[in-house]
Amino acid sequence: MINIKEDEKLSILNHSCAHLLAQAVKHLYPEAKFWVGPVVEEGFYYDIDLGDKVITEEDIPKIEHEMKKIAKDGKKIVRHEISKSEALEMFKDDPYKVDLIERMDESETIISCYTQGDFTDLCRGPHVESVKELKHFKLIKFSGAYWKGDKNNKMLQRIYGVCFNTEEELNAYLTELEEASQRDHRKIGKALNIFTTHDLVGKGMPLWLPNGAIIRKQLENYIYEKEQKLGYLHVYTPCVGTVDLYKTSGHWDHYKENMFPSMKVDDEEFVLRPMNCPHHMLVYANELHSYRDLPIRIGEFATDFRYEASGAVKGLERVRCMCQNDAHLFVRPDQIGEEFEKVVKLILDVYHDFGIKDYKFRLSLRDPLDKEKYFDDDKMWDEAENKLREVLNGFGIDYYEAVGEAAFYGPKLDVEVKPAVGPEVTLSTCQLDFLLPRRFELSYIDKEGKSQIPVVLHRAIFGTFDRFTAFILEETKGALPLWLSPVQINIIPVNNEYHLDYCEELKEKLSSYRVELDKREEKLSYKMRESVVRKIPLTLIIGQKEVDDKTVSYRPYGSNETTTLKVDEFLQFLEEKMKNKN
Ligand code: TSB
Ligand code: ZN
Repeated sequence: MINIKEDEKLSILNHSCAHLLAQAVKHLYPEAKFWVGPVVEEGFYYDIDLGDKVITEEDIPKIEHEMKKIAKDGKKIVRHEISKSEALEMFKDDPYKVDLIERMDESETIISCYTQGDFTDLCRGPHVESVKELKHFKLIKFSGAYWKGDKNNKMLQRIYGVCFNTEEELNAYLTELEEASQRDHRKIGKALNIFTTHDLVGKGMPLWLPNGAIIRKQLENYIYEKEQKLGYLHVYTPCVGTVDLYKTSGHWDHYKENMFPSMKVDDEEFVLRPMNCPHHMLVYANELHSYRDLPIRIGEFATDFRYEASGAVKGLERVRCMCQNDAHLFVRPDQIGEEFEKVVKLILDVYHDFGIKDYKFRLSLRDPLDKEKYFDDDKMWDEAENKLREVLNGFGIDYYEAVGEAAFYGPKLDVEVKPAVGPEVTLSTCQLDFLLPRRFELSYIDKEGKSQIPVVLHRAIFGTFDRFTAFILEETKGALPLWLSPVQINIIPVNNEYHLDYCEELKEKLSSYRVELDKREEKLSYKMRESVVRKIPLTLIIGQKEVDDKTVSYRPYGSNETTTLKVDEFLQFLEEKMKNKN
């Protein structure tokens, strides 16, 4: 999908359209006060204070109509420059604009404004020459948005729109948008009964329904098996820890705003854990280690709780209660490269299995000039960063470097993917950490019998089961491969009276799969359609011929062709299909 913000011409067009939106709103609601109206990836929006009024579905066509009227009138868009004091006078009735002006640098002695007819807005520009050029636009959606994104501030009305040069471009974009919304995992998750939410449980706290639980279990089994083979040791640890644990780790000082508040029980004070690293540090510390034992890889499917802004939570993709496919790898400094390589290999292996092709590797490095932000050990940083680069180059992977984006404690690799709707998110991550082992006074005994400090690699391949499931649902549009699908095979008898016994027999033979037998007294066509709507990978249609010949006729999801096989052949076919994860 086109990124409007990155296209210079479209960006100007959309910015002008944001002004047009504001002008139309001002005409319809004279009491409206305006905050900001930026261009974003998907077009533009404007944040508006409408007093007590909340924008509804019915308001949108009215606003669009007014925008068209103004555009037709064709006023020129005129730039003029004024001083800060003039600007303060001009916008004195609009506290939001006053806030903007007051926060402008004193050096910005000249402030630019743009006027079109009866409407003037504070703006750096540039803009199109006349509102006449704004012909092909659409208001897409609306929502509430806290002023400055702070939940203690007033909730403003945010209206989104998009503008193009031609009607064709606009229509093509709207079609794409509609398709993306059909791929939205929230829609698919609901239609296929994968997860739900309830106000009584809370925001960002999805309930995984039986179908979702099957998918999650398959993902767990899949990654567990891979990790077993790679020498990971899995543990179970509590999803709470004391405040002191998180003070020791440093999360209490540096991560507190992402954590739920603490709770007192007897003489202990607990927090719901936002990360599992501290627990795993203590698992490592439980025994003495020699240099020969390293790397030690402690893995866990671990539940974490994070405070995510209520406006940011999204289906399974961004939740407040999540389960990480987590592991902490304890290595000697000389093992960093090799271990990192194994993690990258695992990521690539998993992505290959799932057919994930559209992703970006981001290598986050420190800003060497920023001595405050980064743990101070130049040699360690340089060596580690070079190792990571070497590994990525060795794989021939396309990646980009983000200087100044590393964590305080070390460089990291993130893999970013694009959801159907909304900005990119991180799926897999691998983060080097020089600091945490020090904070927990971890050690191993080296060849000379001296105590040394290990380095930790934090890594999550799926990221969280939550986010990964969201992503896979969107990638597959809900048509999951056989091995992941909640129901794998749906058996439909053509006629219950004559064919049901054989179907029961088949079901028994297929008992190592997740099979349903649709015995309902409904029309065959109805049952077949429903099987497709539920995106069941294989639908068996069993009639007299199948009964007589002891065969199976099946239709894969997405195909109208029926194939007939002997029962044994069908079992073999299933086995093959299960092996192919993609
Ligand atoms: C990898 N301590 C490390 C761990 O050892 C850690 O917690 N890293 S993290 O903060 O980057 O989180 C790991 C992964 O969890 C992310 O890469 C992302 O894929 C996923 N994730 C983070 N926040 C959320 C969220 N709110 N909802 C769903 N998944 C999330
Ligand atoms: Zn960690």
